[in-house]
Amino acid sequence: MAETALAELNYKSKLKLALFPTIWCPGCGIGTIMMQLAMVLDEMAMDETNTIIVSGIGCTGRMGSYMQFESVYTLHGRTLPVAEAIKTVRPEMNVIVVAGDGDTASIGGNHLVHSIRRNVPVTVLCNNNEIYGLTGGQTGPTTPTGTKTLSSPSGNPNTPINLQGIVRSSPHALYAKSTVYHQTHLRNAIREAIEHPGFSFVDITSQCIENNGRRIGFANANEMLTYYRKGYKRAPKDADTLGPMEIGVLRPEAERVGNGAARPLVVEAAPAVETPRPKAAPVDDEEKARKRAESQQKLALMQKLSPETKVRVAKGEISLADALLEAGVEEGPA
Ligand SMILES: Cc1ncc(C[n+]2csc(CCOP(=O)(O)OP(=O)(O)O)c2C)c(N)n1
Ligand code: SF4
Ligand SMILES: [Mg+2]
Repeated sequence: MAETALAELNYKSKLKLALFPTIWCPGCGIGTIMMQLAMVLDEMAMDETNTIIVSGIGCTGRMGSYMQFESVYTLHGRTLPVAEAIKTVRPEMNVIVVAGDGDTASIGGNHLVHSIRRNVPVTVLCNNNEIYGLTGGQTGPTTPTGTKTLSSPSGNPNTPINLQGIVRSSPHALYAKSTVYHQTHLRNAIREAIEHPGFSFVDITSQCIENNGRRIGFANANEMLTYYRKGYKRAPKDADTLGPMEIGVLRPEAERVGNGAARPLVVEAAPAVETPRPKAAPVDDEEKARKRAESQQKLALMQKLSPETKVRVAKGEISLADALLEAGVEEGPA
């Protein structure tokens, strides 16, 4: 079976299913991003020993707590300083930031600019729902001009921030754009971003049906997804820039910088962040299969516990082994 297909089957082992259902509204796009991230992490054999998730505040910020990883739930807008600090003291870890557009580009915008400039080797997944979702639907930095929101009932008078331009201002950073409709594309973009040795940013268009979509005329999440399907097109493979309705991955090779002089990719980061981004140790197929079997067995054993005990295990209040003992369940084959 192809790797991708295996990941599709096994991604749930990367999620704290005991905490489901999530707090997200039915039809929200965040769950799709989490699912695709879980698949990539599974494919890449990443787990809590080599990967940390840093999340911001907002609906998107809750993602970290639903994933079977160590995660830091930072202050609003402060994902990147925390991610950079982790990377500095634990350079062997993969650090993945998940945050909303407001968190990333508004209150966290200053950190974004400087993390890009310093080429901090972390990956940012920005859930770009073009709105402050959690707080009821106020205009955010990526809200398109003219959009009616809670805080701009006559239409947003401002121009949205150019995330592509900001990320691409560095000759070292990778910028990818995708949507939650284009799931295979999104998964590949996330994987490429994680594999990139410097700063990488995945700008993911997704729907906030409750606090944005309905207000701007979509009846339901499906209509928004249909709009993404019809509106967004894949950019040509050699594209240097993405148009407003194009999805693709822009790698930082041989870019033109400064006054227009071409220069090859040179990582000039300070020593603390100069360490090439470590990846999970290469894992052979046998090892991957063993890990998968192990996590599937864990999952199956979890199913034998009461919902209350599952939550205690997920929160780390009790180990799975102790919970099984307490419940009188044999730890043998699931
Ligand atoms: C310092 C601070 N300022 C403001 C807030 C209020 N606040 C919470 S979430 C949020 C915006 C969320 O928007 P976004 O980052 O796009 O996330 P989404 O909910 O859309 O996923 C704001 C302004 C806060 N929690 N902390
Ligand atoms: S308010 Fe919007 S972003 Fe938040 S969970 Fe609901 S649909 Fe998703
Ligand atoms: Mg948002």
